[in-house]
Amino acid sequence: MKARIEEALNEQIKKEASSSHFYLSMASWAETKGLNGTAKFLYQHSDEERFHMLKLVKFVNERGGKADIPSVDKPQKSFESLENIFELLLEHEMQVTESINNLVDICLQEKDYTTHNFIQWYVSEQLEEEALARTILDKLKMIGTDKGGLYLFDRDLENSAISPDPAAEQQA
Ligand code: OFO
Repeated sequence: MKARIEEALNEQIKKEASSSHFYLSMASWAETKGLNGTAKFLYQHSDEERFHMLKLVKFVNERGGKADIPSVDKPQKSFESLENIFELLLEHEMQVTESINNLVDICLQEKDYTTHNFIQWYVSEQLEEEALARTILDKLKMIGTDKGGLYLFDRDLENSAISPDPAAEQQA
């Protein structure tokens, strides 16, 4: 594996680890506010990001590179509101999408079509994650500050099929 590709993949490993940590912090905040559905959703999302990281670690090592297991920065621990959480989540996912697109670019420049093929899974994943975050945010905007609406939103998220499912992803 070319050094430039290895470096870019290792940077992505760090980003996925940071995403996992960020969502874990959001989940923990939601749990302490009694928002159990949101907490469940975010704990799952955090696991999903860890899986994204692991998938990259294994790919780098299998292709003769060396995965760099990163230290991650402490994420913020309190949030203004549910809407604020999902705004931050969407913003974060948009940055990750940019970084995945950049990886695609590097693969093409380096003519590494194997890694390019591998990264396509992340391209589709980003599309889904951004769409999911936008759907949730739209719902929250509609609800506004209505307490009953927020209660139902949290309950729906607990049972919702739109929750990320790391178990299903691992079969992908
Ligand atoms: Fe790894 O997809 Fe979100 O960040």
